[in-house]
Amino acid sequence: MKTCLVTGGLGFIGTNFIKYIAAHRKDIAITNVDSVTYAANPCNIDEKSTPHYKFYKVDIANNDELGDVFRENKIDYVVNFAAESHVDRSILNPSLFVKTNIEGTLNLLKLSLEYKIEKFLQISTDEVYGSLGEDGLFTEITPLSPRSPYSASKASADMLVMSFFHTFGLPVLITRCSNNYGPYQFPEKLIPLTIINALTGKDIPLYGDGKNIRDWIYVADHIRGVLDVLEQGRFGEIYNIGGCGEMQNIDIISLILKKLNKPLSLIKYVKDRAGHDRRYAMDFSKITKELGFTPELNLNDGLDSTISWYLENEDWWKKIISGDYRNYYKTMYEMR
Ligand code: NAD
Ligand code: TDX
Repeated sequence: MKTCLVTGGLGFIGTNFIKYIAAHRKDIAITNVDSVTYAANPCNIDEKSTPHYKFYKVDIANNDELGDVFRENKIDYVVNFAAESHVDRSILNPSLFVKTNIEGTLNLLKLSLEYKIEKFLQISTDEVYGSLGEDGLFTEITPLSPRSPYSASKASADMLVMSFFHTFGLPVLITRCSNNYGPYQFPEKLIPLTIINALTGKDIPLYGDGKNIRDWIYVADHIRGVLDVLEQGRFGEIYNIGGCGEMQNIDIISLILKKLNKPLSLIKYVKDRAGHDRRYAMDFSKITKELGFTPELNLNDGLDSTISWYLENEDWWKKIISGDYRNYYKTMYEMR
């Protein structure tokens, strides 16, 4: 059995990853390190009923506490999901993004080298490539051109990861994925925000002219891609993961409202995000050719499944929107 240190496993994608492993992979034990920020939900994973699972409430930016985790466990793989992940928050507080996304990743790299782990997988994002116009796709050799403090911190982390490969021979891998959606996504992100605001009769804030494009991928597809790269990827390589799900923001919001039988009049155009990237789109032919990965769920079916999850799990999101999230929402949207 291999032991995989997962960081950020109480967040959206980390939770889905751990649940998948627990259900399908008896040969992988999980040690989850999460500092439990606003984006984490400790109820997502029940320690008692999850086999071969251990949890540590540790900040990856705290090298001493993180060192204890490596000392106490024989780690084979590291998969680094932990991050400050919301672009709008990075505009309000860039320093926190440097601390977690860059310093935290550096601590993980140093400890991985010291403890001679077998594989280090960095979970990165298409945002490191910057912004596309109407044409073109990001490939793995597109120059890095991050435009928000969030994407700049992720690009910096990617460069540190590659530096540990070239300088120290650490067996690293990087995945860069497009916009995820699905169960357990925190309601600050566009799709859950739209579903929850629609269900609670609130306006849906649409930034700028609403024509920015994202490539949407269902989270379960991303996770299959991550596992493919972890198990079969070539060290020192970057793999794009995409969803074949390009859509303008106005269209995806309208589609969700239609599926929920809610009026389009809920859409409210608001001040644009500063430095708002226009379009993301992925060429992920490398992972398809090398590892056989393709996304399975199309956007329409993925949205149906996501909407059903939010309808069936009201308790999960109602607890969030009645807590600190209310202050965040006020700061972010009241004066917009
Ligand atoms: P999320 O914000 O939902 O979860 C992040 C998790 O990391 C939370 O549980 C949080 O408590 C934890 N965390 C934050 N700072 C920490 C620290 N200092 N130490 C330990 N834990 C810490 O994020 P997500 O959407 O699940 O994204 C996971 C990863 O995937 C991130 O690295 C993100 O950059 C990347 N990614 C996300 C998307 C997307 O669309 N959501 C797309 C591509 C890549
Ligand atoms: O209220 C909103 N109104 C709006 O128009 C919000 C929250 C977003 N938007 C727009 C901005 C983007 O064009 O919707 C699009 C998607 O926004 P987000 O959900 O905030 O995602 P994005 O900024 O594209 O970044 C996401 O994808 C890549 C994740 O948050 C990142 O962690 C990931 O790396």
